Amino acid sequence: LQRRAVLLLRPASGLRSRRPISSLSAALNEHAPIDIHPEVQDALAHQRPVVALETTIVTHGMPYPKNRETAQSVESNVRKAGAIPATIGLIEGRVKIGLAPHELERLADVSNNPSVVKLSRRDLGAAIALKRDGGTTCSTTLMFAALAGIQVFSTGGLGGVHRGAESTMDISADLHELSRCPVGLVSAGVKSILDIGRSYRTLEYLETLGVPVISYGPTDDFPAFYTRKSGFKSPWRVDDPESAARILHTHRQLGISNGAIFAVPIPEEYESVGQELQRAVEQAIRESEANGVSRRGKEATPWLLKRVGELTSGKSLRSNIALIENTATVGGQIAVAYARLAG
Ligand code: PSU
Ligand code: MN
Repeated sequence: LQRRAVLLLRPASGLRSRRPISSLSAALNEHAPIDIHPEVQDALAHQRPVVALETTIVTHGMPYPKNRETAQSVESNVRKAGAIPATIGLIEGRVKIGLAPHELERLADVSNNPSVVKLSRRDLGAAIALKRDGGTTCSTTLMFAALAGIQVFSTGGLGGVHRGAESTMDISADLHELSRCPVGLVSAGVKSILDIGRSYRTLEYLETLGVPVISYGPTDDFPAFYTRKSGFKSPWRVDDPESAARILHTHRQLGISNGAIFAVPIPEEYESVGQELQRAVEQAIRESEANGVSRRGKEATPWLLKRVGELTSGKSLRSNIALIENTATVGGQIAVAYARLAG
């Protein structure tokens, strides 16, 4: 029943589009293996607010069934803010923009689906050609949001310049993708297992790539995922969804083809436990260096998240859920404000 991506090139019959849909979508081949959920398609065709959501957090970031419940509550927060959620993932080699409940369940229950892949840009061709299932990281979620013409994407934490990057070269593909996808990414900072005390490195790298980082009030600080302050300031700050939307709209008017990061601190009540979580992160990282996981590329993050969960008896999971539910609400509000401006 799902409509094909090619419908992005022409509005679906019966729908009248008031603007040409994202020019990026012209890059899509008629036979591109992409299915857009009818509800998302309809919202895009009518310029209604849509928020993209990722699925690596489902497939590799949280245990079952909390992962599925969180994906659902995040979608529900987007709806409460007045926008349509578009959770993106790969099912049997087809990119889904907007997952049906049974598809989300299939990605979430990894014990029944152990070969599900964590998808960075480099993995897409192979994973699709080999008909795999996959969770999209920020990098691939950004790509498909941009293709579909979705302006806003909410997540927990994005990748950054990782520990020891000067020797490991481990810099997340998320950063480069932000330099080519015109999407506002709403997050609580870079993910916890990065060297938060050195998040200036990620900020510097983003400056080089031309990607603005905007703290979403009430402070100028760049947040630190589990805690509200990293000790570094973002170059910009806004305090309301309308100002955030105006930045994205200005980018669009100028034809600026890169994205922007809106950095939203974790809710205040999680601040004190955040300090404790950060200590568990340090311990897990030392363990991963000793057992070699830290040198196994994309496996490192899922292992560390699981280990921090064990070390903190699940407190890290509760904080993680709280911060992503929060960015979902803010993302929904920004998308609503953007639709008003553009409409
Ligand atoms: N932060 C989390 N959990 C996650 C991720 C980030 O707390 O699962 C995921 C996001 O999808 C992000 C990805 O895009 O990790 C980055 O992976 P890497 O650092 O390997 O590029
Ligand atoms: Mn990496």
